[in-house]
Amino acid sequence: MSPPQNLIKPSNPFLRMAINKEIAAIFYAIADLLDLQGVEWKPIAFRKAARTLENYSEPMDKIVKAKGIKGVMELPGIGEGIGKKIVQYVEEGKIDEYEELKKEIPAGVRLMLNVPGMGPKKAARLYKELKIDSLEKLEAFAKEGKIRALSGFGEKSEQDILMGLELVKKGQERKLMGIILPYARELAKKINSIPGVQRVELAGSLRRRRETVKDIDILALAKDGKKVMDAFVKLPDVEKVVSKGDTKTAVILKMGLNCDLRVLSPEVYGAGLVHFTGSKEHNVALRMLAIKKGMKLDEYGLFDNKSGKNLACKNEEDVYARLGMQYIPPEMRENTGEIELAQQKKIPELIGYDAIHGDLHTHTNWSDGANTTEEMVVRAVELGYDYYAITDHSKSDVIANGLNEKRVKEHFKEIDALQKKFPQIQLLKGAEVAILSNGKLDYGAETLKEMDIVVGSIHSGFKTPPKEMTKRLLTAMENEYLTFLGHPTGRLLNQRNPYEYDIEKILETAASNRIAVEVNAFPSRMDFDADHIRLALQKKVKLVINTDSHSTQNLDFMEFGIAQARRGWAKKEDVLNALPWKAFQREVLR
Ligand code: DGT
Ligand code: ZN
Ligand code: CA
Repeated sequence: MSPPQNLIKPSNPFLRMAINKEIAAIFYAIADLLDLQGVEWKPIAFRKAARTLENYSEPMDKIVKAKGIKGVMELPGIGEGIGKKIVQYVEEGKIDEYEELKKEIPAGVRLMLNVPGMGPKKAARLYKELKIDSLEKLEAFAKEGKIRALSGFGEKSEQDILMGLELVKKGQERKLMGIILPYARELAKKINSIPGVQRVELAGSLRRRRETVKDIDILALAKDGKKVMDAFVKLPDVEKVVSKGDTKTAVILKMGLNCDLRVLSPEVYGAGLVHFTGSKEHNVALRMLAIKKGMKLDEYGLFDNKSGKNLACKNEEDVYARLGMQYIPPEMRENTGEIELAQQKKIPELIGYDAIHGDLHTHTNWSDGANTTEEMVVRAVELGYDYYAITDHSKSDVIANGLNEKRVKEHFKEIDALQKKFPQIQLLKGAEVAILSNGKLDYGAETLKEMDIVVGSIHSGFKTPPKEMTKRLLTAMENEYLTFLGHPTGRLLNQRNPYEYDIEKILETAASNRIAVEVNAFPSRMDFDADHIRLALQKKVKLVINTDSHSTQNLDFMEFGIAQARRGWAKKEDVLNALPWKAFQREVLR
């Protein structure tokens, strides 16, 4: 299905918004507001234009200056009406239609659209009939049982709304790691260039690559903490200083997140890094272990109880070694069994960040991607892949502009031609095929047999009861053409809970039918989660790690998927697309 809107929408004001993204954000807002007014078709046009804009590399102000509205109308999907709005924004910094709509509908009503299951029709009625115009009011009304008074709403709708509000709140508290990490790296670079700073490291949940993070923790190694902090609070990224000391400073960043910077002296850097990387649960377990061994562990070192001597603190390896353990990679530090493994010297060699040879789940503008097939292939070549699968949506996924059999054929002709043009990469023809409610795949054998890679995904009926969902997946896995299950639980972080089924049974069948399971790297998915990956590996299921890209930029998400696989303790041998081409061809293609 099309990528979660909150990623396409540049609703992340901290990502320095180029003008195209600013206009796109307004177009998305206009579309939402029109939806709320019950206007048909126009919202679709605005969203389409928004997607075009945010993926367009030439800035609109440049185009308008050079060619006026004519230049703007050369963009696909942009006619005169929308073109004029772009010109107005370039010239005046505002769009009249948007200003008008904002007057008619309070901002809080638009926020209500973020509540899962809340479509524009429902939100509009709650506003018109009950005067609910904020999330707070919505919660209060649902709690007090005042919504069931509306026809078509019941007690169940109130519960759904409250559950949805929980997800929205979580989203306000925790941000997607994949969105924050690139930004945090930039910030770390800036801190690194403060005079006197010898080294900088991201710590906390970000270093452990948890799917979502509450804040950004950064450690810097320097002798003079005060100087570093003075320079840090003056960085343009900082909105407000919460507290400032020589070793610890907390600020609120303009992007909306909090950031803690700690400065440590080189002598205790390792112990500090262990402490501030966490997790809290991992730290607690390490401390208990230290106590058992007659030592004491804190952020300044590992101390011998008798002599008081600091035994290990310069680097992390020493700290673990002194505790009689193997080094534990940050992605494993969640106290889910890694401590015991490290004591037995059984920490697996996790898959490396450079191990992937090809992306197997990607979209183009033949369905709902933003880029042409050729643009995607060019980027795949740049990334150094040996092979690359193009897997657009299947015909039932109408909203995602899924391909019917005829269009599949046409697309595959284009891919054949591209293969001649790019002999350095092995192009694989495929599709992300919807698993229909009866478990059948959305294409018949005559179409599937033309494909190298068949991704089976559930894009509808997420609320199917677990028993039926299990049956649905089992039926799909009987299909001999299926290569792997895409985003296997369908969760959208902060937006949609995973769908439920008998996961053990599905994994056992996957193993016996030789069907792999995806670790989807899309920041709002990160699906499977770490526990499920561990379970899959126990059951000898093979993994594939893919980006589910809908644009050339999305192809860079691969590292997040690898991080997730590492959080699930995956080794290179567990991952099919870590195989070089020849071996992959032998093992996977049938
Ligand atoms: P987050 O921020 O919720 O995404 O997760 P973390 O793990 O980054 O948590 P945070 O920012 O509160 O703290 C950063 C690290 O500092 C954490 O991973 C471990 C350490 N830490 C914080 N509070 C405690 C504590 O009460 N006890 C111990 N042992 N360590 C702590
Ligand atoms: Zn999908
Ligand atoms: Ca943190």
